[in-house]
Amino acid sequence: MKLVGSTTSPFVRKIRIQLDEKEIAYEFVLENVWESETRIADYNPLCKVPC
Ligand SMILES: N[C@@H](CCC(=O)N[C@@H](CS)C(=O)NCC(=O)O)C(=O)O
Repeated sequence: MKLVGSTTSPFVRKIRIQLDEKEIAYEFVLENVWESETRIADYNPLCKVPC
């Protein structure tokens, strides 16, 4: 599983804590949705993290 997000988003942090608590392995894909060259739309048409 991949988790696309940033280290600063509280929404992403909530998911990371849940995954760690449940010991679910995941690949953390860093994505800054505020950068002009963000590729978040490739992952989520709403352009939001986490996804
Ligand atoms: N309802 C969403 C909100 C997620 C959200 O707003 N994430 C922010 C980052 S903290 C975001 O991706 N903002 C980008 C934007 O609004 O364009 C959730 O709870 O996951």
